[in-house]
Amino acid sequence: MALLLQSFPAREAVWAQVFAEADEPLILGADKVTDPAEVRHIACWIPPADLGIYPALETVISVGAGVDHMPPMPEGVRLCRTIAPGIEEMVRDWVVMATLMLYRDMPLYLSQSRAQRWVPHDVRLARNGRVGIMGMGRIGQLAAHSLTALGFQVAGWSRTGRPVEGVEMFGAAALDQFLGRAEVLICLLPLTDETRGVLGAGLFARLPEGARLVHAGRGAQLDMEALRVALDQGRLSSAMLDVTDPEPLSAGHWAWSDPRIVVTPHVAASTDHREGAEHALAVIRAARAGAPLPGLVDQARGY
Ligand code: NDP
Ligand code: OXD
Repeated sequence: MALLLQSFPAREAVWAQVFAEADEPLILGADKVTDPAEVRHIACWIPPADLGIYPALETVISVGAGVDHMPPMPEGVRLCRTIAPGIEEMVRDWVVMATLMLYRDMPLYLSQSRAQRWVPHDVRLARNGRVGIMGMGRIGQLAAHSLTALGFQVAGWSRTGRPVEGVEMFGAAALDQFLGRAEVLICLLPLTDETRGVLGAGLFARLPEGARLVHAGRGAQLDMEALRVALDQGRLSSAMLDVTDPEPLSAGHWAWSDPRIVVTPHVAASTDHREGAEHALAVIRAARAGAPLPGLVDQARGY
């Protein structure tokens, strides 16, 4: 019984080494499977076309933190996401960078710099800044702690509003109160039926005037046209987007050249190959022991 990795050569090479060290069987690529009944686990970003052909399949592991790109699983197959410290630290770093960039008006200074204009604007202390994080899971909490350490007044919003030490927490029903204080709004939500399109005109209208948007969740959570209107109306003053809709952002899209927006091409994080392989081994071992699977996704909830 083996794990089938469906991925690209650089990842395959590292996984082959890690699995050999652990003496665990690994198949590199669906085209190398001789007997589908040998496949117990599949790790991939995009899975093989037909998951139904593997009669002993127990688990599908997304090699990233998100699972919104995955098709519905066959009956009885469990879905896991990758839990890897590197992913979480990288996104945390990107969010801290983006928050500081927007809070300290970097989009404006970048435009001025290109135009050779020496024009100072108000300078702000982090400790006077009120930041709101939508999505207080593994990454949201890490980002919250780093932003708090910089002095920002951090609040978090999550479905349950579960307490997080050092952070003022708001539950789903308290969205208005949460938004009303979010001078920098950070989105770290998973994409689900409930969060699709959540960053739209209705939400922007409830933010303090001139708020800034940091988005590293998923592109389909953001209504790009509503963003443009909110920027034009001064409701938002700037945005930093690691994820966009569409993705990649199409050639000539207005957001590329809007001086109020900084776009990065979904690079807040990428999964370290060794950490990904080690997570997969942890899933295999937990499954074998009948223990809870690391990164198990609630498929009904979508994350
Ligand atoms: P987690 O599953 O650990 O946390 C998800 C959080 O979102 C939880 O706090 C959860 O609330 C909250 N949430 C989910 N649905 C809702 C909702 N409808 N309303 C309010 N809150 C909600 O996820 P991670 O922190 O590990 O990752 C978050 C996302 O970050 C990923 O799904 C992915 O989309 C994105 N990501 C982006 C990357 C990039 O490169 N740009 C890289 C990695 C991840 P509760 O705790 O109450 O259930
Ligand atoms: C992820 C991502 O989900 O890269 O890991 O977005």
